[in-house]
Amino acid sequence: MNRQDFPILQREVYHRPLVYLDNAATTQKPQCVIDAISEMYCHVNANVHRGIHFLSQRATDLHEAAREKVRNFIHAHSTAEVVFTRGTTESLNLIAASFAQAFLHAGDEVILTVMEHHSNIVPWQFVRERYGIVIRVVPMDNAGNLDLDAYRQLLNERTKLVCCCQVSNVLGTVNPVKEMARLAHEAGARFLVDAAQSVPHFKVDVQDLDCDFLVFSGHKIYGPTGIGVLYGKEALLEQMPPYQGGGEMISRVTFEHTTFERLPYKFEAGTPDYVGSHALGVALDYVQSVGLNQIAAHEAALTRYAMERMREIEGMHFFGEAEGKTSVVAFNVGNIHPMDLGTLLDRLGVAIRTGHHCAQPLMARCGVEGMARASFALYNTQEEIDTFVAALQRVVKMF
Ligand code: C6P
Repeated sequence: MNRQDFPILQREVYHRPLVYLDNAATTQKPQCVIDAISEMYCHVNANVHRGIHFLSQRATDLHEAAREKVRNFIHAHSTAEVVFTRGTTESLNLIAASFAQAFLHAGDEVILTVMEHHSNIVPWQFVRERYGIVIRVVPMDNAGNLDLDAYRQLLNERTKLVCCCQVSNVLGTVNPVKEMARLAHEAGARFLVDAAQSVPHFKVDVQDLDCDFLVFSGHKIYGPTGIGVLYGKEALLEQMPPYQGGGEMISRVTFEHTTFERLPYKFEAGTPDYVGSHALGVALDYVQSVGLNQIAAHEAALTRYAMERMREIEGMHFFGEAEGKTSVVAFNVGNIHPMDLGTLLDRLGVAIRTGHHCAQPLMARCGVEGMARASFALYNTQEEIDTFVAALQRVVKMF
């Protein structure tokens, strides 16, 4: 599907055609995104929101048009709710720091899940150290489904926020975040969705989910690195203090006192990545032109096929077999070290990720130090799965 749009997929590694199956880490970029970056620097480049000159206005228009594209993509109510950041990690750190300052006190509780990425754990530990909050963790079953009964029991009047990935970057589990947000709201808590691994794979609508925050990275959805999104409900963002101080985010500065810009600029200190935002907008256009339903169907078929074929290998063990999982397949074979699997597959032209996947608590829950992980995107093919499985068979025979 649309493979020819991605120039890097034509290249070889070690004199073999590249089979790129590390899409959960980052996706490859279509030519239109690469062109958007180059065109910005060749024809438009100027700082935004500052100049009255032609180029500055043009760059500002493109930057703000990209914000509108993001708003439309996640169906936010207003562009005031769309803050550009450097990525999911920065979005989560921003929310943790600012939400805590506005709303959290010693003894308050924040609920996370056992399958969170480190970037949705460590910022909350910083908050715990600073404010004395309590972190609670939703467990899961062996297939990788969150234990919703346990979740209900964790919610109480001290719960101020629940943070949950919509899709696990390791297990591929699609968590029922809409229902979880409803339960959180019933308990008087807010709900944050880490959508880093969901937005590239299916339609996400913040108003339908009724989440209070949602975050994702541009580079995982065929956009550039260094740009990300923080969605927050306007009324909530209004009550939260700025994260960083500097240019762009102020209304008036004196040595005695500073007032801040309106949303979303209050949270965007310094020169923003207007090249990145524009290219992200182009990436979102691209994804929508292919069609998220089509992408989801293609990836589901690839995942089913891959798991079926991989099961043929003796000693294959999957991590994450939840119903309706996305195109992330984490596995180990016998007691072969995942790093060995990854290194040898690489020599055969197949790129996968190995290790703890920035989810060490989840590794501990699964009783392993690390896993191998293949993850598929819209441009992967059944032939590539065959190449991968054949390479895996060859590698496993070496042990
Ligand atoms: N997961 C992976 O290989 P950044 O690095 O800020 O773009 O995204 C962080 C992040 C947050 N949440 C989830 C669910 C994620 O999957 C990631 C990034 C990559 O799984 C790199 S560690």
